Amino acid sequence: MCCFVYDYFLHRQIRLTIKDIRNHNRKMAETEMVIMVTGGSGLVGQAIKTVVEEEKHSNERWIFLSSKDADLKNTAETRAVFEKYKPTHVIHLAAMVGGLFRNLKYNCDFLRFNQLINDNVLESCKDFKVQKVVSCLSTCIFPDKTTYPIDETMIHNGPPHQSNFGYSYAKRMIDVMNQAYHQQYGCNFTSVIPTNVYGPHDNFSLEDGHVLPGLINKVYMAKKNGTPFTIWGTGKPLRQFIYSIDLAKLMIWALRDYNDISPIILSVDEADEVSIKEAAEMVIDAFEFKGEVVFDTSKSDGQFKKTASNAKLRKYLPDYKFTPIQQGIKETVNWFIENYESARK
Ligand code: NAP
Ligand code: GFB
Repeated sequence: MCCFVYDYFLHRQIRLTIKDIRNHNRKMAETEMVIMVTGGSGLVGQAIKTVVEEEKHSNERWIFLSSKDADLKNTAETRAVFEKYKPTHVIHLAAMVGGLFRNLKYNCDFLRFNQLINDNVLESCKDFKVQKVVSCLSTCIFPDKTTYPIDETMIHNGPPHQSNFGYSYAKRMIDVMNQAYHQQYGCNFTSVIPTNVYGPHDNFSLEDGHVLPGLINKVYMAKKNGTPFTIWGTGKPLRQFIYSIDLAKLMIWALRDYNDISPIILSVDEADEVSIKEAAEMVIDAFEFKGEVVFDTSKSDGQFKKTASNAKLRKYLPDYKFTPIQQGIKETVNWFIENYESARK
């Protein structure tokens, strides 16, 4: 008799334990954040991955997509990847991206491809009830004729610089879509506006990449081959460069704590603006390059400046300390040297 009673209570206890585990798992599943990063294999995506791996939050699952997971220009593939991962949050980075010279060549592709990607991603975010989306604009999309410093209120005040109008209009439509999805569906879709980004995992291609990775690749080859280091343009244009790890930290902050639909500029201070020539000199120092330096002024300078104000960011994070550009460039040069074979170039 007593073993029967014992068995009864043992099985009851086991059933209770299983029920507790199921309840716990359901509660975890209900509270677990599933953050999907589109464009997760690129410069900014890999920086976010680096930061997330250091910050480890137990109730968060991070998914970093590349175009191998889905071509986000394709609606069916986009919906399939949302169906597969069912994200609760999305950081939307995926885009056709490039420096001045790639933009000059492919304005129509930049316009079409990025519009397709953005429409597919944001429509899927709405349909799959993603709780929050943070997308990426850029400080190069502001009106060419403007006062300085530019701020978030100026995005639609006039045509962008001719060199990248395709990319710029596609990016500006993200802000318009965010407002529309919020008004009609109550979606919490916002965007950040990074300035020029650089760091490990960048695209070091001379034709398609941005200036800093291009300069790094060129000094590497000049030093290796004993040839001159050629800087394109006059070197006079001004830029604010944000290290990818800083941008990653600020985008993760935006995902967690920035809840305004309108965009926010993520840039170093105005005082940190440097000329292309000064940036090139920092690359030369990082390589300890002693060879000849020449300027090819037959190449375009592009936008002379796009000085952005980070006053809105400073209201939230007044004490944020950006990585000094000399340190960021040195770390990027070291990464490039160590990963030369596999780096995009
Ligand atoms: P990136 O290094 O070129 O990475 C682009 C990412 O998008 C890659 O993961 C790429 O996947 C993915 N992608 C491109 N086309 C795709 C498609 N059709 N389907 C799916 N994925 C696709 O670019 P990034 O510099 O990290 O830029 C990330 C975001 O920041 C972009 O929205 C960009 O506009 C913005 N931003 C960049 C800068 C800058 O200076 N770099 C400045 C301001 C704003 P694969 O690896 O498979 O190709
Ligand atoms: O990063 P970048 O290509 O694009 O920088 P933007 C272009 C500036 O750097 C021009 C000079 O003044 C170039 O003459 N430069 C000097 C070089 N040497 C090189 C080099 O080896 N490679 C490159 N690429 N430039 C982009 C926009 O503008 O900013 C994109 O077109 C994007 O849409 C990006 O938003 C953030 O800074 O001029």
